[in-house]
Amino acid sequence: MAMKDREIEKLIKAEEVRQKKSINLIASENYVSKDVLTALGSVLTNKYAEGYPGRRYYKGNAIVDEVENLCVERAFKLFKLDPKDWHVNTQALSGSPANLSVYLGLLEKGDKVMGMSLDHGGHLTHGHKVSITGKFWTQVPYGVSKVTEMLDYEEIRAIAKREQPKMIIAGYTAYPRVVDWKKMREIADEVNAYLMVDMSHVAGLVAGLAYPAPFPYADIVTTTTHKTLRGPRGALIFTRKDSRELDKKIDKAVFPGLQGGPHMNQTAAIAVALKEALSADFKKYAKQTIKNAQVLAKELMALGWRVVSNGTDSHLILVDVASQGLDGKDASDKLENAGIIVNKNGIPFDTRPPVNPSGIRLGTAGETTRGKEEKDMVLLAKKIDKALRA
Ligand code: DSN
Repeated sequence: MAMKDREIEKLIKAEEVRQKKSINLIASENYVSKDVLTALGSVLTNKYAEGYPGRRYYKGNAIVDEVENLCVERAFKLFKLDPKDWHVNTQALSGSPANLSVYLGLLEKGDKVMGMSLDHGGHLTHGHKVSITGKFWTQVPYGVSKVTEMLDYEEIRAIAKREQPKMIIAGYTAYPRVVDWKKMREIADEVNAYLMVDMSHVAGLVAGLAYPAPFPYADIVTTTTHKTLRGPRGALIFTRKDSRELDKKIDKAVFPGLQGGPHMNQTAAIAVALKEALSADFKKYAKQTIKNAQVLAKELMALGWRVVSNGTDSHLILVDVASQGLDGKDASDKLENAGIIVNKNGIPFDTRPPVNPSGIRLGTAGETTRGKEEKDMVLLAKKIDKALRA
């Protein structure tokens, strides 16, 4: 529908063309359905709904209560959770506020949080010093093995025992491999720490039964909804229900601790995406996303590119471009010039600075939504190789 604001309309259309024309390998992006966009652009954006269903501060919330309840119900159904054992908060506006709400709800200022360091694949909100999570709390960093570039659970255990963190965070933004959630739980138990899993990157793969679910082992699971889960920007916080009342503490941290009114158009759009992810087609999608990443990684390696950890178990691949004399910035610029969109990324034990690191991160979630299959990945690897060597 035509807009009265022609300037913004023109920019939206230009972005639509840019998205259609380029090959998108940003590992944290995806393409939502028309229904998700309709929910986001709906009149639900007009409503203030501070509080939770049945307990709002403003009147007129009967309908948005139904929206939020439906979102909660679908989240339980998708991840096969029993509402007797789990609670879900749908209001955190995105991944960073979701993670911050967990810190705010469960930790005292200064407490130790054990999170993966950024260059090994962690997220800023896992306690990095430039994030509020690293300013108000103390990060105990851990990383991957120098030899395998995969998690070394014995080393993680040793760090946890030495540092006695209050919370351990598992789940990463640039770690391509499967995580042994059970082992992380055992380590957390040994030091009496909470186990928080940030499954933002792999949530859609978990939903599609293509990647192990963290729920049997975690106390808290946070996720964004817009990566492999293919929903709008947003987040969910799942909390195990027991006598510790973590669920109540985290709800209070989200509102009124950190946020005001939830974005009900966003909640509705998340509900739509969760229903879509319940379909048989989505299960195929999740499996295809991983197959595509595995073929792309294999082909790139065959063309001489060093792939961190020698492959992937997920949608995500880290390529060490420095091993071929490039840097992350050059590599991502060259690819953009060839119509392929990626991000520069640190690699484990990176000797280059974060603004111009040694790697690039590739992900197959978006292109798989667009119908790409293994044969397309073979051609894509050749295209990437040609652009990088140009
Ligand atoms: N920016 C997200 C990602 O790309 O992984 C994490 O916040």
